Amino acid sequence: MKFLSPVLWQFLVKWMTHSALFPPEASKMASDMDALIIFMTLVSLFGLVVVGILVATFSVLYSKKRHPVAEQIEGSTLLEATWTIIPLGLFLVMFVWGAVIYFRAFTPPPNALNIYVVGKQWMWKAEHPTGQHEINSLHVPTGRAVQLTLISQDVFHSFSIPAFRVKREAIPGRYNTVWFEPTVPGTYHLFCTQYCGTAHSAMIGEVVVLTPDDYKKWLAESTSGMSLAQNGERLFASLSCAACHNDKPDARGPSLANVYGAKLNLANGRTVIADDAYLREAILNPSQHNIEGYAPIMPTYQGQVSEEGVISLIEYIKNLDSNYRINQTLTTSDLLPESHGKTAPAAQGVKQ
Ligand code: HEC
Ligand SMILES: [Cu+2]
Repeated sequence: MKFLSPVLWQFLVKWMTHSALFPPEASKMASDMDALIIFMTLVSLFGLVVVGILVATFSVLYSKKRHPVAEQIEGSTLLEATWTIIPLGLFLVMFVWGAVIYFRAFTPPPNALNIYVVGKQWMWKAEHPTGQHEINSLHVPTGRAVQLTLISQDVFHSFSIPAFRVKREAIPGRYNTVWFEPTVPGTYHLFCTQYCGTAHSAMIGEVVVLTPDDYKKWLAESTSGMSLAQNGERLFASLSCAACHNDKPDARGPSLANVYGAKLNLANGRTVIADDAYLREAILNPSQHNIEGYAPIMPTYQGQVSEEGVISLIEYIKNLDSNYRINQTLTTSDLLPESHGKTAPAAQGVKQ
C-alpha cells in the first residue's frame, strides 16, 4: 500500500498510531518495516478468511445428512498445484522482502555516529565519544545514521526503541551494535525488553531526537569537559599501560598506534582484525591473544576497569597517533558529530 498510495499509507499509519495500535514512525527504516508487517498481516488475514469460509461451507455441503456414505475424491493436480504455488510465491515475497530489510538493519553505514550504551541493573548509560554521559536518556540528531555499541555490565538486557523499530540484546562480555537514522524530532520511549530482575520495568528512558542545530547546542551544553578518548588517555596513564605500550623502539608491548582496524598476526598463526571487540578482549583476556613476536606478559585488567573504562580505553586507542598523544583540544568544532573516531584529525595538542 505504501508503494501504491503514499497518501493512503500516511493516513493508515497516523490512524494506527493515534489508536495506540502502532508506535510512531520516527526512523528511516520504520515505514519499510511496517510495510512488510502490514503485508504479512494482510496475507495472513486473507488466508484466515479463505480457509474459514471453505471449512464452514464444506462442513455444510458435505455433512453426514447430505452425504450419508463417504465419497472418495481422487484429487486434482491443477488444484494442488494452485494451492502450493500461490502460497509459495507469497512466502518467497516475504522472505526476499524480509531479507532485504534484515541486511539493511544489520549493516550500519560506515560514517555512522557511534554512541556506546551500557546496560546494568537497572539503567541504561549512554556514553558519547565527545564525552557526554547520560542515564536513561539518549540524545541523537535527525538526518544522520547513529550506531549504538551495546554491552551489559551484569545480566542480559535488551535495548529497544519502538518508534525506530530497533531492538538488540545487550550481552555481558560482548559488543552488539544496532543502528538507525532518526527522522522526526521529538521524544520517544526506550525500553529494556528482556526481564532482567526486580526493577526491570523501571529500566526505561527517553530518546530525544533533535535537529542538527539543536543537537550541536545540546552537545556543547552537556559536555563533561573531557572526551572519551581523553578519559581513556588518563586511564592508560593511571593503569601504567604505557610501561609496555609506548613509542620507544624497545617497548615490551606492540605499538597501539593505528592498530584499530588493522590485521594482526597471532602467535598461533591466525590473523585477527582489531575491532572494538578484539581490543576489549585484548585488555581483559590478554592471554587469549598472543601477538606474534611478543612475550605473553600483559596482565589481565579484568575487574580493574569498568565497562565504561574499557570503552574509554578503546576510544583512546582508536584515536591514537604514533607519538601516543591524542587531540586534546575540546573546542565546539570537535563536538560536531563528524569529527570523532578514526577519522579524527592527527594529534597536535600536548598532554595536559
Ligand atoms: C607488562 C606489559 C604490558 C602492560 C602493562 C600492558 N600491556 Fe597491552 N600488551 C602487552 C603485550 C606483550 C601485548 C601483545 C599480546 C601478547 O602477546 O600478549 C599486548 C597487547 C595489547 C593489545 C592488543 C593490541 C595488539 O597489537 O595486539 C592491546 C589493545 C593492549 N595490549 C592494551 C593495553 C592496555 C589498554 C593496557 C593498560 C590497561 C595494557 N595493554 C597494558 C604488554 C602489556
Ligand atoms: Cu534490563
